[in-house]
Order: sequence, then C-alpha cells, then structure tokens
Amino acid sequence: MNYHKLLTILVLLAVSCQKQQSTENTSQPEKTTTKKPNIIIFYVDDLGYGDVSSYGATLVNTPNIDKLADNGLKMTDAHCSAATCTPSRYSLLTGSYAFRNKAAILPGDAPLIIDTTMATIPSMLKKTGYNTAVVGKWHLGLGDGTLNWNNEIKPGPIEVGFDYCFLIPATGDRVPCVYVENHQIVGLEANDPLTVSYEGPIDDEPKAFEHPELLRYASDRQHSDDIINGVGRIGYMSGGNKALWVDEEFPDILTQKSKEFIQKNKDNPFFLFYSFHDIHVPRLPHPRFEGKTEMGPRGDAIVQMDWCVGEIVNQVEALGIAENTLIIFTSDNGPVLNDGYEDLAVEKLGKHSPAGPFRGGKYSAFEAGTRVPTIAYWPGKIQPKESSALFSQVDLFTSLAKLTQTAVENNDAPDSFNLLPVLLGESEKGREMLIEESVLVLSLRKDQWKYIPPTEKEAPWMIDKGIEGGFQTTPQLYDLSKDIGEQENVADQFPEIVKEMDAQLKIIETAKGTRQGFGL
Ligand code: NG6
Ligand code: CA
Repeated sequence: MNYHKLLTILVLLAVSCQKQQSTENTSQPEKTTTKKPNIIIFYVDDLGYGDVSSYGATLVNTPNIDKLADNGLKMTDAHCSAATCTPSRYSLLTGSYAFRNKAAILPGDAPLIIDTTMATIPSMLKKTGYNTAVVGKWHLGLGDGTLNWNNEIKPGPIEVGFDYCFLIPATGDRVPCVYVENHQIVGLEANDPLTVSYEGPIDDEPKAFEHPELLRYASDRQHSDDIINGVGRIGYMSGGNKALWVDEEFPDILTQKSKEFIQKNKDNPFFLFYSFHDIHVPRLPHPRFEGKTEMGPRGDAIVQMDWCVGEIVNQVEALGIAENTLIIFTSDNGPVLNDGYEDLAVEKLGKHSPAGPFRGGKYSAFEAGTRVPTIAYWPGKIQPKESSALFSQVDLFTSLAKLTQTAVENNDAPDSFNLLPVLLGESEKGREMLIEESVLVLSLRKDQWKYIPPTEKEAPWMIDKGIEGGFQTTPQLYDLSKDIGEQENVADQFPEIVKEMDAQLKIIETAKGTRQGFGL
C-alpha cells in the first residue's frame, strides 16, 4: 500500500469516526428534547388572586406555591373561564366555552355533561402516548341519567380520556360523600347499597335543618339536608355507610393517590389533573393544620393545600423528573368567604384580601370572579418571570397540544388558542379578547376595557354572602389601565366602545367557536 492510499484510508476512517461521534452527540440531546414532558395541573377550588403569599397575601404563608412562582412564570392576568366551578372545569378540559353547552353548577346526581365524542385534554394527550389521571373533585357529572351508584359508574372521566380517576364526585358540600375510583365507589358494601336524592329525604336519619344542635358548625338552609361527618350537606343519601369519606383526610388521601399515579408513570409521559377540594366549603382541614393561620379554617385550608403542592413537587424532584415536568398551578374561580357555613371565614379575615386588588369574587362579573393565581413552572425550560399577558384556561387545550406536537382537529377545542409561547414565558402576546363568565352575564375584555352588559336578572343570594356581583340594568365599562378595581363606570363617556364591545360579545356568544378559522 503506498503512502497516499494509506493516508486516504486513515482520513476516511477519521472522518467516519467523527461523523459517528457527532451523530451520537447530537442524537443524545435530541432524544431528551423530544421526550414528551409530563404535565401536572394543580387545580385549586375557590382560591382567590390574593390568597397566596406570592400574590400578596401576608396573613398566610404558602412557601411551596411561592417556590413555583419565584422560579417559574407568574401570570398576573390569567383567568379561569368562569366564576364558578363546573363551567371552568368544562372549558379547561374541552377548550370550549361552557356557555355553548349551558354548563352551570351541577347537583351531585347530575349526568356527565361532557359529550364522550368530544376531544378533551386527556383524550388528546392519550392519543400521543400519555397516561392520564384525575384525582380529586370532578363536578362534571357522572352516568347517563339512569345512574345506579351501586353498579358501574359510567360514563365519567374514563370515558372522556382519563386512564385513571379517584374522585370526589361533585363537591365536598354535596352528596354522595364517597370516593369513586374508576367505575366504583370505594369501600361500598353489597349489603348496604347507596341511594342519592336531590328531591327530599330518603331515610329517617336526623336532618341538618331540623337538628342544628348535631352540627359541628351551622349552615344555611341549602347546606342543611343530610348530616355527614357532623356537617350539613346539599342533598340526601342513604346507605353506603362504610364508604363515607372523612373530610379531614382529603389532603392525605388525594395526595397519596396522586403520588401513586406519578410513581407508576415516572418512566412514561403522564398527565395528572390534581383537582383539590381545598379551599371550598366545608372547610375542615386536618387537625395538624388547625390554627396554622389566624384566619380560621379558610386560612388553614390554604396552608394545607400548599402542603399538598409541596408533597407532589418534592416527589417529582426526588424521582429526578422535574426537568421534564411542566407544572401549572391555578384555581377554578375567585374567592368566597361565607359560602353556606359559619366557619368564621368572615369574622377572622383580618387584613387579608382574598381578591387581591380586584373587585368581586366567586360568581361575580367583576375581575376577581375569574382572575386567579396562575403559575407555570418547569425548571430549565421556563425562566423566572412575571407575565401580564391575557390568558385563559380555555387556551390550555391547544397550547398543550402544541407542546406535545399533537394535531388539533378542526372541530376540537373551538375556543382554545395556541398560547404556548405565553405559557412558556417566551412571549407577552396574549389573547386579544377574553370572555369572563359570571353566574348571570358574560363580560368582555379587550385592550384596556372591561365591558359588563346590562341585565335585568338579579342574584340576591350573593348580597347575603357579601359578594358584589357587578350586575346592573345599565351597561358598565371600566378602563382597567387606570382603574384595576373597577370603581368608575365610564360607559357614558365612551358609548362607541360600549356599542362595539356589545356587538362583539354577541358574535362570540353565537359563534360555534372563536379559534382562528373556526365558525367566525
Ligand atoms: C352553590 C352553593 C355553594 C357552592 C357552589 C358550588 C348554595 C346556596 N350554594 O350553589 O355553597 O357549593 O354551589 O361551588 O347552595 S363551586 O365552586 O363548585 O362552583
Ligand atoms: Ca370552585
């Protein structure tokens, strides 16, 4: 072999070695970047904008949530889609405004309101290889209208895309007060079948409205039907005695179920919808959280909820999957103090401001109804930052589809915009418009304006609860750039804007959807 030939062979060998090395080098990071991230949504119930310390609370300390806010994206103009639970959950999971399906607060025996043919976040993620679970409050109905709680409980979460569910079926204050795991009530005994009614009493047990002396704390008439665990509830149930939950155990049981799901799925992409009971009524924190604040059970429930967040985040870190896990922390509607129980939430509030700088609260058309703490946390991927981009939970569907490179079919998630760059803190370009659904009207946000249309309807029960609904018989217009507290109605000064926004609202209301190219 002459010298030249040898040299050529050596050079070729060197080049091919280098090539191989370089493909090895590039294939390694490629592999990690294409690995689909786990997604956890912490969905807190009735948590107001001002209820956590990273959003200004001083009378309650939430170190675990603060850690997410300080090291992630802290959003200041992010909204649940409605000021009550069922519609917000419906919108979050389906990417469709709940009013298109007239979804309102459901009784505990309501049938499932998500059409099983509809795309949902879990069904969309499942298509792309995720294992999916919901743990905690459901409140989107179960069964098809002929449900027998003693048989298979379906359709429900499993039929709309979740691989696993462990549920508080409706709310903590509504019967049935039992857990549902997948298609069964946990701990139900065959010789003690469960019956549920929202019509009237179905057994001879003492009722809260007749025997307030049996209650741990007083409740209004709506929360004074059957007595479970010493607390009056909405609705009646009979049987299922061994299956009854103990409210104080919610944080431990729900956190444990979530941890088991994460542990099992640590090696494949998973989606966990951790849907809290806290800080909804009845507020019965575990004794170890009692007295953690000066604010009584409502404040203590915030501390308890923060502890649960910490438990899950610590587990994710301990498993070494934190850098491949997107965590979203938010709430289903604004704050409420007295929501039916005399639990000292009003009396012990002190200087705490559950709504932060905003007006209104749960049920309300004012900002505090839907503007809620919202954090996106993903170490190494999302840089610590505050964002004032306008964002809605209805956008999570398309944004998460984009994140996981999953196609959104034309008819799916009709109101959900791709705001992934906002969610990852890469852009401040949020929504141009936002609908805020209250119990009586839909309001519209655009530019600096907030428009609340006139209504003849009233919500007198809100006055009893001391919540400002923001409902008036004349139009309301607020300039949020100057008046974040919605104090000065400027509708008379800007009739053109009122007219324009009213017309826009009607278009959105009657359209099939608002996503680009969909029905508009
Ligand atoms: C209301 C209940 C309230 C709460 C709410 C649902 C009355 C008077 N009030 O109807 O206590 O349960 O429904 O809250 O019954 S939510 O967060 O699930 O929307
Ligand atoms: Ca709620």
